Amino acid sequence: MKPTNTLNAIALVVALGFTSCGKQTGTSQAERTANAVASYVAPGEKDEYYLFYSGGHSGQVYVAGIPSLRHITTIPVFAPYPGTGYGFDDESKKMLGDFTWGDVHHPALSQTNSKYDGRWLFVNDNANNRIARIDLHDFKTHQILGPIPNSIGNHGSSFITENSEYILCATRFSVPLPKGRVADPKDYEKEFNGMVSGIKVDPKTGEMRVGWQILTPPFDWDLGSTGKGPSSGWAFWTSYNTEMAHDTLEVNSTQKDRDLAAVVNWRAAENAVAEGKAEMMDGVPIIDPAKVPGVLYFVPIGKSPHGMDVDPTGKWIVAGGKLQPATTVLNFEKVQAAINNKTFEGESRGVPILKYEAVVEGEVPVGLGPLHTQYDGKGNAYTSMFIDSCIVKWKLPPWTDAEKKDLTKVVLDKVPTHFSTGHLVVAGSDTAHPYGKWCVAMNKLSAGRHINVGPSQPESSQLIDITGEKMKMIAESYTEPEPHFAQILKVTDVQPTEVYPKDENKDPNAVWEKAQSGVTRNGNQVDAKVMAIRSRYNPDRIDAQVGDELTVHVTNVEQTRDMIHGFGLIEHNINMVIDPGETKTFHIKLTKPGVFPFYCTNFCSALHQEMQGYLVVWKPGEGPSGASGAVGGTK
Ligand code: K7E
Ligand code: CUA
Repeated sequence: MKPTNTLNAIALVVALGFTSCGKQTGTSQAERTANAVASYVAPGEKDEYYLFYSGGHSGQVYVAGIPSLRHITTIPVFAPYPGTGYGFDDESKKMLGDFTWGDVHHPALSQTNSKYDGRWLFVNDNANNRIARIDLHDFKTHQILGPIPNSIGNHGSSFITENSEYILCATRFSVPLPKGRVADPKDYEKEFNGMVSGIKVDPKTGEMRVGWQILTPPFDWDLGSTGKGPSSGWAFWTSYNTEMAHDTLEVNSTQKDRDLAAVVNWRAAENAVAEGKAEMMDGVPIIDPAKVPGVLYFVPIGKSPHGMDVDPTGKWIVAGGKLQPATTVLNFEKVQAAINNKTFEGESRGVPILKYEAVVEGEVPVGLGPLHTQYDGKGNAYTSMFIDSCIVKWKLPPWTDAEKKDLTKVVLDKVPTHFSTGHLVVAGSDTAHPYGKWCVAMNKLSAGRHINVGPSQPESSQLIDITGEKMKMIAESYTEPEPHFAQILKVTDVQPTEVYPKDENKDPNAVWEKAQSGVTRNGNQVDAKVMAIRSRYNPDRIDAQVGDELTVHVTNVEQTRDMIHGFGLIEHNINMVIDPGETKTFHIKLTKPGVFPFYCTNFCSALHQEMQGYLVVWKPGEGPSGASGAVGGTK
């Protein structure tokens, strides 16, 4: 961002700052001015990065700009969204299936050679065991896969491999498998199981399918990440509840001082399936790690861990420990050596447990409630602290002998956040080539730091400049419920289309001129092909009768950016929004007689209000052409 009218911008922001931020004590006027300039994007200018943040139980993905932190658009994924007509037309309705919500936690940008390639964004649904793919070609959801068989609570996902071969997922919950089998939760240890799933991604189209699964003990798998460089082909997840408790987890799952993290060789899993070492369950090849050695290992990690993040070099894997004041740093070379030398400290259900002392590089005393860790690619780690409400910057290994003796020495800086930070994201942290520069803290509580909006409070996000030795808190904004993880993509790394070119529209029901549009009847099937153009529909009258099955295809023939038309049908719960060059279809059964206006819901022109028409639903046997029911329609 290069402000062209910097002085005006500063003056404006400073003026606003003084009237609205009276309580920001401790920030000098000079600092405020500098921070304002750093995050200010003047009218007519654009942000430098996209921030794709998960919308949690709102089921959506939100797009904000960085550094402005302004919300720019909403990408509906797992919930209907009338704003873009999502969940009203046949195609998106079919993708949503019977669900009207999802719980989005971890977006993952597609990668090639461990670099964002700007093609797709994958997100998980914890609630209904699904994964969705958003194409960055048009910023829309194009596939929802699931519910995934043999998988319950798809929280430990969507973690993408360095060439987008797989989306890897682990289950938060365990149930008797296959799904549908019932057992008493008292028999949890014996009857319940968790699962790691490899979701195969088509390298050309991004189309996902369930590749294979690895059966696990009924631990509650938590966060994870995939390897790169030396740890290429591997993936890692923490877990809580290795106690295998089935009730009062708050107490019963926090008994042991250490829980077990999973170290998964997904390449070996893929090979094992190819060699026929899997057994089918609910249509998916399942690997039992007790029978197929080399696929799964466990590592003890300090009490009730949460995040587990591989650094950009692929050498260091950092686990957060919600209930211990340190992050645990695993050394992947040592993990390899322990596996090769069988340096085990026991086993759990036939899965070797690597000896803690043999694989851990150190425990860094970062403070209370470390959750997630991100990296800037310059040897620094940034950990979000849920209890301490801050971000801690610390130095990754290799450490000097003096540092090893006293790891408080590698803790470099802390910046307070407000409040209770969950995830944080550093631009590009999960690739081998982070952009660095910005960190966003996603806080679980905003606790009244905003203008009073009543008891249903938003979450807060804070922008932190990480270019210097010390971190610098720059700006704050409020977000829809509820951001978990996010991804940051450089705007120049993607070129979305703003208009669907006419010749790429392959919809057989698309109509581009008056002569093609119209209404036809076949038995009780009434088919309307409607053309939308500034500022009318062709035809603008559809006749049908009660009992008919009505299908309406609307083509927006505009080829101009931002010339979007809607199609809202009164009292029928229909609102399609059709982008330039797009065709959308809805289908309804007509159950009540009457004249129902339809109208353009998206303000498009000076005569937008005039863009309207009528659906005339005659009683059976009535209407201009008698008993057969008129279809008519004026053109
Ligand atoms: Cu990634 Cu919020 Cu699902 Cu941590 S979880 S905060
Ligand atoms: Cu078309 Cu408003």
